[in-house]
Amino acid sequence: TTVADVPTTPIQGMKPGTSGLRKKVEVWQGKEGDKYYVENFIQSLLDTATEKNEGNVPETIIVAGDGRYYNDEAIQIICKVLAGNGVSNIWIPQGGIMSTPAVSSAIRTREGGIADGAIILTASHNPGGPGEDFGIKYNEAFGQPAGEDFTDKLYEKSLEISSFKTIEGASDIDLNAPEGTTYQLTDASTVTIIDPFKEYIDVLKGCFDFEALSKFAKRPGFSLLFDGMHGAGGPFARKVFLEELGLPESCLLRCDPRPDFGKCHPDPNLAYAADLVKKMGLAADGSADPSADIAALPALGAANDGDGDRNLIAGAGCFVTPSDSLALICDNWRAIPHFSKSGGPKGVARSMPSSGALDVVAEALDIPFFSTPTGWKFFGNLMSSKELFDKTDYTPFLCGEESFGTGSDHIREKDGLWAVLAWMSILMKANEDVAEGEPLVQVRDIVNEHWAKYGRHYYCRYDYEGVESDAANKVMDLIREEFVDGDISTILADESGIKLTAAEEFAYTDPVDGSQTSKQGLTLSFEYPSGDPARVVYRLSGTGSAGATIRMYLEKFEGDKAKHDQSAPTALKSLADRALQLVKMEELTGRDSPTVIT
Ligand code: VG1
Ligand code: CO
Repeated sequence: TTVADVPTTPIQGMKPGTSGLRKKVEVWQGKEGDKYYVENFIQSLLDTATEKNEGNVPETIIVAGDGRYYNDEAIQIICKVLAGNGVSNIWIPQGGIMSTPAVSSAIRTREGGIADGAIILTASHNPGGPGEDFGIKYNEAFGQPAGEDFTDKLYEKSLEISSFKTIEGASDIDLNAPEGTTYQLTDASTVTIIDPFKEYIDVLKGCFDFEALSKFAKRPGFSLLFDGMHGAGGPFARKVFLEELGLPESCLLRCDPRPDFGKCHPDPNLAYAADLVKKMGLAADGSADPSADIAALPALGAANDGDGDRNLIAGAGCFVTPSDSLALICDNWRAIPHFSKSGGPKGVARSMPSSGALDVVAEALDIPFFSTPTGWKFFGNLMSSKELFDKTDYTPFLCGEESFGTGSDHIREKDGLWAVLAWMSILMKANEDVAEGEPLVQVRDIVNEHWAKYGRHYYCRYDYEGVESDAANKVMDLIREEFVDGDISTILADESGIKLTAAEEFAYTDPVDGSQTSKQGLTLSFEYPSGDPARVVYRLSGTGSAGATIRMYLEKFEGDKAKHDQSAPTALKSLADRALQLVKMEELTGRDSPTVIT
């Protein structure tokens, strides 16, 4: 093979968003006119990594994807560009597919030395297939998604690029070759096919008691239903639930990865995981279906997204919102060996739009708590910092987002299967003293008890997808000008009695490296006539590939136990109406209802 320096020209619009660069697959394929889209992006990425690494090209890079359409072709192109640039070791999982948390584990712990980074081919929860999305993101040596300093530099480089390096005369790599197979791409560059599972399963075993869980898995009354949504998490779920815990095949739904996710939208929420939601005895709004026979339902239901980092958790007749799930995992740390072996989490964090359910638990446990901008990359510094907490070597950390993301410091990504095992562990502990033959303590019992103790943070999110960018910006500008910068004292409550009391725009200073991030969401604070506080947050999505998505996050605290049994969308309806009217949603966007409520 020969190394070639191929002339190219800059391509506009390669600015990574909340989690990598996501575009329609045709754009990546070069069908929209930019022939070297993948090459330009990867060269810019490598140049950025090299610059950060004091001029040395990274030595070892993992290349893996979530299996979506164009996965395998992109891997071949990327390997050639990496080899052209002199990356010595390129690790590819057998089959080319790995969940995002598995990649994060492998970067950190792979035998024979950690990797310098990973190129992950995923658009996560976005649909895949022709006409749908493809994406690429970069994770650095601790396994964490590259931060904004990195992606901003990458973007600058993509606007200055004049050539990329690749190799010519190399034949394609057989992605299904046995583990350990190597391909010598140049004298200096080798591809090795690696086992996708090993490090990740080992990491999970370090977090949970697999032996006890496999016993609990066989307990009468317990059954699990897991929906892989045809994403990358499926094969990992199969390994964990079937091979390790001995659960039956029937617990798996859609666990075979498919390039188009079986034409579904691989986002594990109430709308897109509708089949699972129904099988768990739930109505579409997450409330219990009154006709469901709780004892006959699976005790635990869960789903993952396209790249296996998101999770949906449900019990029999009980949907657990991601914000509640996070708070409950925190409060029930004793059930999870990863936390219990060191006396509980040493710190916790949530993204700003997530509900305050975690805050009250952190306060009760008296542990440091952080509110960060949306996106997992903002948790990385916090969890790697020993200084922020105590200076012991082992400082377990828990974090999560309202967008069905939960995880800890065992890796540097959110982790779909980790969340399921956390809940299985919580359920197991809650049933420790329940005699066999007795009915199981259910997820909903655990959740109700939690609300009775801490109060309930009613929470839901309205998404307005595919809004015209101009219209979406107008909504945000209006909130900024009229409420954040304007005088809200003259705005009176309407007939609902819900009054706007404050407005602010969220900015964040990273407590570890001092880096600053601005414009991370607009918050309107409200007060009900009863005096109960409520909050509505607005953000524009940073993961879409076309147009804009407005997210509106609604939250209301209810301390009264007698009022904990409403469905969240119902409880929040008047708040939503009030907020929509204030921001002139329909007038500015033409939308009289959201695309998704979850
Ligand atoms: C969304 C979520 C955010 C999450 C991000 C990546 O971003 O809101 O919480 O971190 O997706 O998740 P945005 O900018 O569209 O709101 V994934 O599983 O798509 O990597
Ligand atoms: Co994801």
